[in-house]
Amino acid sequence: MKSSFIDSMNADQTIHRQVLSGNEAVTLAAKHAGFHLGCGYPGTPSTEILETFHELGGHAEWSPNEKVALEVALGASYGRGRALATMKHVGLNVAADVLFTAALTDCPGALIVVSADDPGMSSSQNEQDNRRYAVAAAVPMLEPSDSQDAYDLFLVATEISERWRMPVLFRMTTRVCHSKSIVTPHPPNSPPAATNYERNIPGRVRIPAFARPAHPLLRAKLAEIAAWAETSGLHRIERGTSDVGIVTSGVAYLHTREAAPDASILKLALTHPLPEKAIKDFAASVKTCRVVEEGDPYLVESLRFMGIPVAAAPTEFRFGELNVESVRKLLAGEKKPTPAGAPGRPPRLCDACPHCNVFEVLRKLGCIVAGDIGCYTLGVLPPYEAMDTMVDMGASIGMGLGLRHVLPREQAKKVVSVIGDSTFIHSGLTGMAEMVYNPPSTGHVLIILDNETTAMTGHQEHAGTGRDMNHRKSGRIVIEDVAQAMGIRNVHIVDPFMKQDEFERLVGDALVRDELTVIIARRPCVLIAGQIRAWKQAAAEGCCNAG
Ligand SMILES: Cc1ncc(C[n+]2csc(CCOP(=O)(O)OP(=O)(O)O)c2C)c(N)n1
Repeated sequence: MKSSFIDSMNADQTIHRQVLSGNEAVTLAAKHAGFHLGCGYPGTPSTEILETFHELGGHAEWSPNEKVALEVALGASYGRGRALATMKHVGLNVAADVLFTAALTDCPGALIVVSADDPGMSSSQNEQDNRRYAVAAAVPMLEPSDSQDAYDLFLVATEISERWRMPVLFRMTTRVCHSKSIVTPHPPNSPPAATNYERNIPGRVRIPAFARPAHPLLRAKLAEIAAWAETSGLHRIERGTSDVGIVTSGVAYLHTREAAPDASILKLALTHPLPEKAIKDFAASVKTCRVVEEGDPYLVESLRFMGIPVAAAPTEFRFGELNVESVRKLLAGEKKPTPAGAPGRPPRLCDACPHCNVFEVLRKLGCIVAGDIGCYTLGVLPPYEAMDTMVDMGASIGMGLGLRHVLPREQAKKVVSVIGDSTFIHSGLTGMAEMVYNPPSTGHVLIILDNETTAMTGHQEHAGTGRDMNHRKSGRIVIEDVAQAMGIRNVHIVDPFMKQDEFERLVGDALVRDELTVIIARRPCVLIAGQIRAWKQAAAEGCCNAG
């Protein structure tokens, strides 16, 4: 999907003032800083960053999942390339294993991990606050408030990452990612260094003997960054009354500026490590120091640890997004924020969505459905109500197996796992390995809803479609081949638009057998079926681009 931003752009225009979303601003900064590579896995509100980077001519790739994306980016950094890895907040859970140890390694090329958090869960299964990850993984973190900030701070993140040769967490939130505001770009003068591999075995091979000295080194780097941050000019004091001083960051800064125009404000940009002296001096300069932040009491806890007495917001303010009115109420000492507006029309499966028939049958057969994340999660809603669990990407397989292991036989025989094609590639492969390795005595039935795209996040390609970001032919993982190669003998590929009684018979038979069965219900997403057919046709004809 092309944005107007890209349409209106040519090489010269990228340096002029323009109205951009935070995601577009990050992309532009990455492009101006000569980033060699962008990797990620789609997830709202982060998805457009990589798509826009690709449209601007950057080398962008959708990876099978966030862990792989960060690993690819880390490898690029070791080769002195500048790389960014993008993901939504829960994606960082998947990539956390890489992040924690990557922080202990020598990263000569900039490595920026963009975490797009979703307070308020506009399109997520939880509202975890990824600022905690910066502390836990001991990496620097920057938090922009608007699009100009996103552009500027991304360049700062690049500088920090290369100066201290470590990953930097770039934490955005929904409003910052998607709101548009004016950006005046100022491309850096110096191009990135030439890519090159310089061997540093103790710096990159994390056997305990090399990892032990790396931890004190990491702490020393953070201490240096904290000292640098005091005078870096990254934080800003806006002087108002000396009665109240508010420490804030991210989008909460904008709400605070409007809600408390007379207050003194300390706007932070680097929120890990914190500029302790600057914060203490600011707190000492006002009668009462307050904190306004969205999500967890991260800043409150940090200030208290510094010995600054600040009140925590009442618990109710911890849920969902802040807005100007809520900040006003918080500062006025009220116990509850402004309630979120009435929810819009609930989403539902599209008419003629190929997933519908599957859920109709699962409902009819009274199945216990271990579900997963994607458009098909909407099968939980009426009229189907055919999903019993949905926790995290890939969980359907493991959870279905767990249920089968413990339930009484007659219930166990009703358990079915349901997963989408992109989700299967993301984290269903290892679930399938578990299914083969530790099969329940009742067998198991796995249905893969293959609509040949990642529909939920805007129709991205993935390794199972065999097309790249340009929708051109690339390597393809054939799901049925994988199932067979893993040792599953009952593998069926069906068109979910087949007669419902035939599909019902197929699932019914599979449920009766004490064996492992995989049913791949394959039909392109109805919203882009024509395009998918054209891309497939072009690929079959060996043509590079189907437009
Ligand atoms: C760890 C993680 N990464 C990304 C997402 C965002 N996300 C949710 S489901 C999904 C993929 C959906 O694609 P697919 O499984 O093919 O189902 P479809 O929507 O096409 O029916 C994505 C990218 C997420 N919820 N969690």
